Amino acid sequence: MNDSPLQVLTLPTSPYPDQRPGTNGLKKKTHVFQSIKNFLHNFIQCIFSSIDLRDRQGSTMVVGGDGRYFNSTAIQVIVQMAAANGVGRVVIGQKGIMSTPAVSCVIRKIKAIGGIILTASHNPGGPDGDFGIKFNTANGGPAPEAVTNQIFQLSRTIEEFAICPELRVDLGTIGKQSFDLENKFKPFTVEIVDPVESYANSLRNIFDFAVLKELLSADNHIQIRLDAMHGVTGPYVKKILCEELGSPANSAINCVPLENFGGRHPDPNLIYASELVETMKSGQYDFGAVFDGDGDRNMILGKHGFFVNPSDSVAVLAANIFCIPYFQHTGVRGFARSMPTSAALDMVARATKIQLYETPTGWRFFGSLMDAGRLSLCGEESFGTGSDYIREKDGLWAVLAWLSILAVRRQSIDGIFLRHRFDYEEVDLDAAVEMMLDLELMISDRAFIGQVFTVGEKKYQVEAADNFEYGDPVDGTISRNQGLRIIFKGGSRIIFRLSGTDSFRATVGLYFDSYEKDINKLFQDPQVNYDLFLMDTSKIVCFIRSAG
Ligand code: G16
Repeated sequence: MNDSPLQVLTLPTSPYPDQRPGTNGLKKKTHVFQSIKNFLHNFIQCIFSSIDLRDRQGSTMVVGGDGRYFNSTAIQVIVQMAAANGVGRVVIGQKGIMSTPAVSCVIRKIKAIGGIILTASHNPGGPDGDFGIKFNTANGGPAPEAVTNQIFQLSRTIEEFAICPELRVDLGTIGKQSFDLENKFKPFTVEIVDPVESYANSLRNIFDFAVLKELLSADNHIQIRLDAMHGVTGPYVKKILCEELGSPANSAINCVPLENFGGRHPDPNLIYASELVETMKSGQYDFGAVFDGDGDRNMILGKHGFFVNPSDSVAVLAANIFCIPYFQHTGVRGFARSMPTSAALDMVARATKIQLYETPTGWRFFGSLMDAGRLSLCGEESFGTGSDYIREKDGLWAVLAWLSILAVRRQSIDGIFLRHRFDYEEVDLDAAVEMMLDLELMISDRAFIGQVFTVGEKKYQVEAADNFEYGDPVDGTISRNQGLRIIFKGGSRIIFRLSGTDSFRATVGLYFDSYEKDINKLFQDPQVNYDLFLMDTSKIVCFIRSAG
């Protein structure tokens, strides 16, 4: 405890017009947070102001980040502002490190009022990279739209913020630190915790660690290769997979979190994770996985680099769900996927007679269903998979889930769902919006329904086309304008959607999915045999060009 009480100040500021949180938090170029006066302070103040004062007073908050550049500096400011805004206790991962799923887990375990996560997810880090701030609420999940809208409204009119400028936290030492603030009876406390332990404990209760250890033991010869891409997952992989489950040390690479992720793009897909893809092609490893910067996304690869696309991943997990002990205890309440995610999961849901939900993009929609006890397992095409034990997607959970299936039985798939997403990145925002409006006009024309497109010998007839909207079955909220869908007879689909996670300009995502029952096509590259992409969509392509 410090000797004299620390000053609490209220300082004047001016609003910024561009603090609207995207699909998952506010992401900007790092220099925006670092150099623009009070840009960080304003947004943090708006987060605190969005919490009712009575709930905030004396409450506990969790803070963690993926270790990217500016992480520790931002945490010092957040703690100074938390103290000045009446929060009683802040729990922080040692060195400011805590993965997004671990933050969700800790919020729930210690019944915190919420958490702040410093991450720009899969975007590059460093002074020239991206930085981001996410606010998760008491259920452990991303703040619902009503809250993020409120934060945005507050950010447009903010005039002052509260701060204890002299407060300094030692982020390196595990344990409690207390600070006396002027005008406060109780001290403000900061608790530095091991970022892995509490989360690892949850996984121990979900999976059978003895079975997994056996699978990874030398006798069984399942060789795995995990790439943490110098993101936050490294310490979790080392502790859980290597130390505890006995996977050899060389099975885990790039496990030291770095401020710039080693100069790479910490995005687990076939392009940015090419190092792992190439290694897997050698055939030395049976199972490979890679994670994004903050540890919530994952990509799974099989022997010889076989790509398990994320839409299929959640479907395979669903079909084998009882290989995971947790679900044997809880039962299965429902499955869910985001709209652009392929319909593979729907087929499993139909076969198992389990309720399926199709939600807009963004994990918070799943969180709402989980809170209502309607959802157990869900996934997204954007490399996200997870379950209702927390309210975030979870890369390491997905790995242990897959290994649990491998431990019980070798995967057999009697069909393959081919799906692919193409991103047109950093296009002009206005042009992208205009393109979407033009396209919507075109597909809403009644003459568009029934049109037939021919690819080789196959014909695709448009059955339906719309701008997806979602009525939340729990609270009735309607989310409009969630992406354009062109659905063909037989279930093949083309989806157009503007990304909600850009820090700069816009990304237009095109998603193609189709059911392929020919088992011989299982190992073919979806990029070369994908019919829908070859379809004569000249009208559509010309809209895309005008946006680029
Ligand atoms: C976030 C959300 C995901 C969502 C993704 C979409 O992921 O948590 O639920 O699928 O954004 O990204 P986009 O809008 O660019 O398609 P993350 O990993 O960035 O937190």
